[in-house]
Amino acid sequence: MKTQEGYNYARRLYAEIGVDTEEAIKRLQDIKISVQCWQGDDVRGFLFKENQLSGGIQTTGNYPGRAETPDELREDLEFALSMIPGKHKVSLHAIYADTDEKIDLDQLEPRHFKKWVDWAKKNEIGLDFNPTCFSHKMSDSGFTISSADDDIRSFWIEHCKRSRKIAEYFGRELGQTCVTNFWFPDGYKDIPVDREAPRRRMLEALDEIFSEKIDEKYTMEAVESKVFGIGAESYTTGSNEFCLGYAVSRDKMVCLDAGHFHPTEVISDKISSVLLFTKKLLLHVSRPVRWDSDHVVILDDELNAIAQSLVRTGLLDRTYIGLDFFDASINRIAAWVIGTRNMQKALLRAFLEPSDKLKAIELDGDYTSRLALTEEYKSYPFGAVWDYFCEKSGVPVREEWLDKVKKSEKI
Ligand code: RNT
Ligand code: ZN
Repeated sequence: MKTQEGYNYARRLYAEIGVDTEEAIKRLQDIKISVQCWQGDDVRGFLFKENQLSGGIQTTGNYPGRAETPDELREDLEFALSMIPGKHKVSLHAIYADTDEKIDLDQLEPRHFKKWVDWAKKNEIGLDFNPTCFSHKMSDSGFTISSADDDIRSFWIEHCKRSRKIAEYFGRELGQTCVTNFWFPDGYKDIPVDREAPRRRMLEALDEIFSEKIDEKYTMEAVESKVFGIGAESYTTGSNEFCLGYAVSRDKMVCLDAGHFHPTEVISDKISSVLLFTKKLLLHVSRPVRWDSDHVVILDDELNAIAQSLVRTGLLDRTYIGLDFFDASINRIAAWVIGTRNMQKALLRAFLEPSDKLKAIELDGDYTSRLALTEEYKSYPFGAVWDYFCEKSGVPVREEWLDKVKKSEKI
């Protein structure tokens, strides 16, 4: 193998600090990343092709090659996944239903996703799900399930109930739990008088949505908070306190999105608190640049810190890792490959740490060694282990994948 020599050297070096690289590779192999389908078409979906993206989220750029049909999107996903080591999941939004029927969100049924399920089976991919409570005329007021309007509220409650059935169907058919994430853009552009009423309505709506019990073997459900959105700068119904309180009191998960907090807050520090109070956790790994901009995830300090928080204390087993970025200014397949491989690289780096030894040093109060060693370990040859893992997994090594993407652009 062309990566063998570098790997042998790395293995020896890591062994000297008590780290088994084979073990690290084995652990990485088992981690499924939930790859967001919406990076492939700028969050447009197929149900309402004419609708604008709304709900305070935005894609910018018009790089050619956006998937326009479910078949194209699946083909692009397959191509991206062929350049990412391991077996993963794809996260779908309700607007990605694959059907010719003219139906609205409150009429969706599992059968409208049958082609996705068949595809997932064929490719041994898991599926996750998201109700789509934005980009729709019924969300034009800026409110969905926390709206004061009974018709609007009922419409979205029905959509969410149906989404749960679709998720259950995914879990049952594919034999792996479908993670369903509920995010609502609800909020006010300007300063509200009554901050409580929408939250009370959201609480009641969620209770109604979740009133039917669904086996957690099939679907695990999360609520995603947000600090603000474009057009909802002054107030967000589903704030962090709201979602955390809801999840803890109702035995649900929260979804921590890296872009949904004040700029100096980081989700890497929230993981260990949340998981003291909930069974499981969902992450939306993203890269906010000055705001919730959903840039492609890079191997930066926060990504490494997220991976360390998960790995050092064994919280990874209770965490679902989903990606949430959408960049329309670069090749969309490349965006998936870059972001997903970076998530894996960060996990690998964390697996390659002698975390027990570091924890013991910290307990001893030897903060000098803590800083010295964590800094020195940063320049250990994790890249050689990554390259070997890629080659072993039958995917392109280092930047080889870029050529494939570039060639595909020319066809
Ligand atoms: C929006 C949330 C949400 C969406 C996706 C498309 O700010 O992060 O998760 O990005 O559902
Ligand atoms: Zn998100």
